Amino acid sequence: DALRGAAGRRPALRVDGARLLGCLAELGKIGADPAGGVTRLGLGPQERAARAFLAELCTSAGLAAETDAAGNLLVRRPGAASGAAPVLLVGSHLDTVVQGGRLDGAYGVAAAVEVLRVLHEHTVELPVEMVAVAFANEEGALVQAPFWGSRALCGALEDGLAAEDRAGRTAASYLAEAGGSPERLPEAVWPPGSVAAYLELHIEQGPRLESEGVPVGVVEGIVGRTILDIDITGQAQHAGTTPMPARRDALVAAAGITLAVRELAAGRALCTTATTGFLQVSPNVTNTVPGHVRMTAEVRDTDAGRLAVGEAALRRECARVAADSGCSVEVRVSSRSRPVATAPALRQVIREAAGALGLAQLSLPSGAGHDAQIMARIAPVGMIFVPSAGGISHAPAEDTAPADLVHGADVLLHSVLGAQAV
Ligand code: HGY
Ligand code: MN
Ligand code: MN
Ligand code: MN
Repeated sequence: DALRGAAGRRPALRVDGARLLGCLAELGKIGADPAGGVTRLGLGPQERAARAFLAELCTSAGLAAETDAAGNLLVRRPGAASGAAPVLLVGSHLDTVVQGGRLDGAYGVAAAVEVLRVLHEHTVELPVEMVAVAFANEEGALVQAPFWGSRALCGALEDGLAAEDRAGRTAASYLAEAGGSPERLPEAVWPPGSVAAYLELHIEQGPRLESEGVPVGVVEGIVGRTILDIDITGQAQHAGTTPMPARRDALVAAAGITLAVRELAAGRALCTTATTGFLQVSPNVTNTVPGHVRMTAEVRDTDAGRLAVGEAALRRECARVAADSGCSVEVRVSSRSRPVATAPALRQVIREAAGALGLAQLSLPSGAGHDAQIMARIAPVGMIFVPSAGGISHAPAEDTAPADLVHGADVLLHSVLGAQAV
């Protein structure tokens, strides 16, 4: 079939490893945080700078790069018929969390661009054209709308333009500065049938591949996640004069919720993970009883039913803490993403690609969210993982051995060739 035909014609094709690593090194300088790691927030100026850097690199390499109305970067080979036939979309994101690593997202984008360059240089004709993509604002670290770019492309952004940062500034105002266009946002939606398949290469961000000494992960599925914004209002009062029983301490309430969140997953095993990662205390003063707290709680699971159970239990804990503390506790859904399975045919393509390269592989679920789970709404998706040193990600210590990074990109290249028949 075309799968084996394409790969069979080019079994010796490899990415330029030094070029890929050089590109990642350059990207890692954009948004390098003096406090450590990379801070390149979605829809912010650093993400835009990273996109501009890559667009320039692609143009110099003879590829055609454009930014859509949502702030996504799309890269095609010149002369590739645009819009006519379904394409094989390959990419990830360029934004990071605050003080994140240089590989989460950027690796998958840089590798997609590298693969496109190799195909172009070797004039490899593909029955299904490959398009590289850098999705905007996957993390939702600044504007609270994760998977922004992939949602926009799938027509699933809903009321995303109204999403806000922690200070109340809207996504719409960020988007204009980020090089996108709030008015033309509907133009970023791709028509039904335009994506034949979506492939994403990513660091694992967890410990399994490293601990098992395996260079390639074939992702079986991706967790769903529900993020809740929780607003706790008590009474700011003097810390020295307010008797203990008379207090309505919003931080003590937040502490109760934080421990209950952990218990949802750790003790009660209702869902796989449950985390409080954000906490804002007001007035945050040594000798004032805290009057107000804003916090988040997120729950994750690969099973939609367990995800719902985790959320319901979390809401009950918030109500319990409210009753016990005398504080008011308001809960609002900040974002939801569904758990998805990757396409069995693409898992097989990835396994064969790794096998042909002589690389061992194992199947595993993803505990991190990815644009692939949004793309699964409109196309079959496949994901490749490479090991993360110490299993660490979303932190400055995030790292992957250069050889593993190059191997992963080679697996991506041969998966692109192999996916032609899927
Ligand atoms: O948080 C996540 O799972 C992803 O990295 N956005
Ligand atoms: Mn991430
Ligand atoms: Mn990521
Ligand atoms: Mn005083």
